[in-house]
Amino acid sequence: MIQPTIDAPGYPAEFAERYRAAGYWRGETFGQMLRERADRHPDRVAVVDPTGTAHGEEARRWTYGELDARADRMAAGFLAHGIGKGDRVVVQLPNVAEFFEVIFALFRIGALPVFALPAHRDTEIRHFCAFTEAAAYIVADVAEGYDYRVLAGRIRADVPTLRHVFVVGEPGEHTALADVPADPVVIEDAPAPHELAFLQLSGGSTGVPKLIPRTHDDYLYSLWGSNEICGVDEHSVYLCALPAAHNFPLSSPGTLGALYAGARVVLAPRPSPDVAFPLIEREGVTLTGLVPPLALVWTEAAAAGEHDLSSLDVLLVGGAKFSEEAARRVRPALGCTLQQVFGMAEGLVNYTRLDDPEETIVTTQGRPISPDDEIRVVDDADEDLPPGATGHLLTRGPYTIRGYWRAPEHNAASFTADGFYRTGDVVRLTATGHIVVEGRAKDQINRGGEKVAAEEIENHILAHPSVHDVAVVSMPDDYLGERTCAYVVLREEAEPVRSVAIRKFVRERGLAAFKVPDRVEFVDAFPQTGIGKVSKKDLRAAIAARLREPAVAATQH
Ligand code: AMP
Ligand code: DBH
Repeated sequence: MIQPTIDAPGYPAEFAERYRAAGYWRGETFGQMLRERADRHPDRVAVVDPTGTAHGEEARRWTYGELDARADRMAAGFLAHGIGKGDRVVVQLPNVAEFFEVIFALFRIGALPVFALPAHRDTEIRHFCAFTEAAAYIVADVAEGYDYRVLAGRIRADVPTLRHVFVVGEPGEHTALADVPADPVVIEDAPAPHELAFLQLSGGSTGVPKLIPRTHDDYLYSLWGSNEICGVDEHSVYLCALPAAHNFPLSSPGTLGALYAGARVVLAPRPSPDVAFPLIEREGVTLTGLVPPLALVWTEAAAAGEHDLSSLDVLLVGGAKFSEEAARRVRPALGCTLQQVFGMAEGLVNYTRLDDPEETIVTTQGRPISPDDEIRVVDDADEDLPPGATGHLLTRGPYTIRGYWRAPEHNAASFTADGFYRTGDVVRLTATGHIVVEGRAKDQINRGGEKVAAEEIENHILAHPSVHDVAVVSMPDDYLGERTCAYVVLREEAEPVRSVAIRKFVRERGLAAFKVPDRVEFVDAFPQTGIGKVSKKDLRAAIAARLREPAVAATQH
């Protein structure tokens, strides 16, 4: 058994040998990859960051040579601050160029970025820092009106392992990231390709988010495999419109795929058409990735015809199910090829192929990257179903993890004994091997690509003194696909509580805003299943029926 670290199960030796022999794992690290690209084409632009243009500044353009040199200097600075191999560093940055300087510096010294999202607040960040015993936390000063330095101050007071807070911009009480770089040093004990590169987050279905350990070898394969399928080469220009740390814009093929190909990454501070369309026009963007609600907004906005989007060849849409009707509108509205992508931070990524028939593109969520991605569709007893039947998707392969980080008890439930990951997705396969996502067995709400674990929100609501019991379920929504509805049973002796009070209570516990329930319904008791469990199926049906009543639907938002 190869152990990337003692903290997570690695790939069994026979599989690692197979993946190497097949040429999937190329024995390269992220640090080496960037160096090789910088040696080959130092003057080609790697990253364009237009953040300052809002204040009349020029966009920043870092070449491959510059990014490489910056990563070296930042790596030396981190080492000088006592951050070294195996240390965890929580990275919570908006879409700025420093994101890449930081993560490549960490990759080079073998410290592990933990990829937080800008939306995360005290509860999530405290958990990431405490659970990973992080040595450092890296934030922006202020982004989208939120002061991350204040958040960092609170986290630092709570988490004793956290030795440093580095801030992009004005540091306040912390250390400016700009003061960290130092003269490059020879890095002793650089990471090996089979070792861990970073910890990615799972949308999850449990009380706290789980961490996903990815190796250099396996993730780099998912990048070049994606590049081949998405037609990414050195002429490509990838617009990073979603939050850069998310697995989809990071790797499918994403910013890191683009850098792998020697292409150009353009960072969008926000994904809205008013920000993204001028960038597409000005920078000649050729591909980008969006979640379904944004893809809908883009197709509508493109009709205005105010911007020349003709450089755009490919629009990737994934993170949640893209409806067939919406999918059909992409090519006429944006003049590009739609590529559906059904992926997960745990590994497996599926794409429709650029030359698939239009019907396949609009009606399926694609097929796996690798010939060695093993796909099983099974029933509740893990028995394989006949071809074409709908069931649970299990998967194993050259870039899918064998276990979460420091979570042996979850791993026993989330993986089969022979190492298949239980995705929690309910799918069927077409005759061509394309996957159609039909539903979900995991207790999660997919709010337009943002995943909400029901149990996590239930735990927070249960902390309310008037709440006796709670069940969080999805409700249908035209725009996001799903929103969250919390069914609440109040304590008998409790004063009446209004739904706004429940929502406010959750928000004030310091959670990402997308996790605050969209709706709260009060009931006397929950419907039960045959064996006396809460029937979430019945609750979902009840709220869906209620929303179909015209008066209710109109007041929903
Ligand atoms: P995570 O494990 O948090 O990275 O989230 C991955 C999950 O997002 C998958 O297991 C699916 O449930 C969902 N997902 C991602 N892409 C799609 C898609 N194109 N269609 C339907 N569900 C998707
Ligand atoms: O939802 C996801 O996590 C996701 C979607 C598309 C993903 O991780 C990916 C592509 O790589």
